[in-house]
Amino acid sequence: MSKQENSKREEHFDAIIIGAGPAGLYQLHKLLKLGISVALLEAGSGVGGVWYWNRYPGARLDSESYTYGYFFSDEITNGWNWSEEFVGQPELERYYNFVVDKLDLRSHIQFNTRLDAAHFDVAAREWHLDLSGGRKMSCKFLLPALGILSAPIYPNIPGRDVYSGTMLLTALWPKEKVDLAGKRVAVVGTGASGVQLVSEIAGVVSKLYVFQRTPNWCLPLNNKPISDERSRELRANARTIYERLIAAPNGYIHAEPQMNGADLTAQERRSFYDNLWRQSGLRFFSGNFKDMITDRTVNDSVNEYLAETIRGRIKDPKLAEKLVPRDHGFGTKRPPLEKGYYEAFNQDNVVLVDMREEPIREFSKNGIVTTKEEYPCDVIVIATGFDALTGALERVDIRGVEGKNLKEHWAKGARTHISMFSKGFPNLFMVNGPQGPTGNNTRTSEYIVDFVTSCIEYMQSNGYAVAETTSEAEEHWVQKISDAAKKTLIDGEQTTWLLGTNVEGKVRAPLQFLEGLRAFRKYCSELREQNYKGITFSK
Ligand code: N01
Repeated sequence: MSKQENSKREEHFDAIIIGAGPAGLYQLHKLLKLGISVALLEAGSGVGGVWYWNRYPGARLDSESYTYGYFFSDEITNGWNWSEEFVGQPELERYYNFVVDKLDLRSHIQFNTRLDAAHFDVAAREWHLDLSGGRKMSCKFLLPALGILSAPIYPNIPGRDVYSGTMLLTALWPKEKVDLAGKRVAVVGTGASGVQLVSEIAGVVSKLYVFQRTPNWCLPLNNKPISDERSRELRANARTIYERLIAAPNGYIHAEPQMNGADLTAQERRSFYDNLWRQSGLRFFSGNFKDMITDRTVNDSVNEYLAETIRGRIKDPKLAEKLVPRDHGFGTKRPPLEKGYYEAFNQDNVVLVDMREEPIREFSKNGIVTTKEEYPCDVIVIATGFDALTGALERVDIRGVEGKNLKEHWAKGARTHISMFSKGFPNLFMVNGPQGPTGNNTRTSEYIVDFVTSCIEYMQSNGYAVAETTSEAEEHWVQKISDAAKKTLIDGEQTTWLLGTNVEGKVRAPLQFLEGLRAFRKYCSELREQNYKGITFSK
């Protein structure tokens, strides 16, 4: 073999996974088990994906820690202790490093390697990849595991280059320690990221300007440490916990909603909310009434209840009204979880800047200028969210058959077959692509990884070289996504990443399957039993 051929071979793998987040790492483990050659490419210098990049103060889980990790290996389950019910970013980053070492995955990961473009070569039946720094690789199967909320968006505010202070993005927080103590800080955006950050830093900064365009319905996290005894119990019951998670509608440990709020009196509904309110995490959301986001009256009753809790926590009644959402009902957007967020606004050093009254005009040399005044600050933190689900994939130049571009294919809205396949893109297995199920993200991605792996295994055992979905299967899934959304109050009025309405020019369409993980699993398992109906295979 010539040196040239040899070097080409070194850069060719059966499968290449993109992204060392929770999904990508599990995918790597599963494909290695199949005995094929695999590489994982990661743009960052470490593992963890979302938990590598989002290292802003306060970044924390909103699912219970012990429901978020992996369950497939006893060695991992028994070798790890979660310190809190909802752990923060540093512990999660440590966890993924622990997993990588336990499973001996590190030597298969190429860090600081960003995928710029991927083109499918029909004749050779392989993907050709262009990587950062001019490197090239090729593979038979391409598996982007880029994360559902990983393509951050900057707000369209002029003057970014003019500002002389430090500008940071929650989603790309630096690895070096950022000392905010005693600084004048502005936070733009009050979604889950902004809310967590504000809760965490309000007590240490000298001045905090919170730029809010739309208030959110936030829930108290009610976090607490996990004792050694509880840790032992959690490990001993890991199997039962896992079974509960996969039997649940959305992969959460919370009791499944059993009642319709519409069948109860106002007083009965209130007692139900009182009980949920005292619980932790997303329980108030995922354990609420079955008709909470389908029945307007029930939804209004939740809104009234939550508005009262906000009013009860803010000293200044006028300020409280600014923090009460009016544009959307609870649950139609994913609720941020907080610890002392509302109380922060009672502090003298914290100022809410209501952008409905005074929109931001520009960044100036000294800070942020609204239509009313200039807010001088040392640090501006941008927490304006993500081009969710499609953004990370569309930022790579992915071209399938006849040079067809994925972004163009999705120009009128994402089109997939069960979130993993798209017509015209053979052997592209999207791990956590758009139109996947809502729910506990590691449980949803775990199912997708299992499905993708079994599909590749099926191809191998039947001698198939190429898998591609059909237009009909795609059309069918797009319709199912839309039908599921129509049953809810999530109607497109909201500015939310779930519908793409948070990104200028993005087509308004539901980007997740709102019937959730359990329904998704059932649907996909039936397809699998019919030899992966919706996918055509060729030799
Ligand atoms: O982003 P968001 P996020 N000028 O889109 C505002 C997950 N997550 O990063 O509502 C000023 O929710 C925007 O205002 P509006 C979780 O699934 C999980 O906070 O568009 N403001 C909004 O307030 C979550 O849902 C955790 O009017 C502008 C904010 O920026 C998802 O990630 C932690 C603006 C964006 O909120 C996204 O959360 C963090 C502009 N030009 C995130 N443009 C966990 O707890 C937008 N905004 C695990």
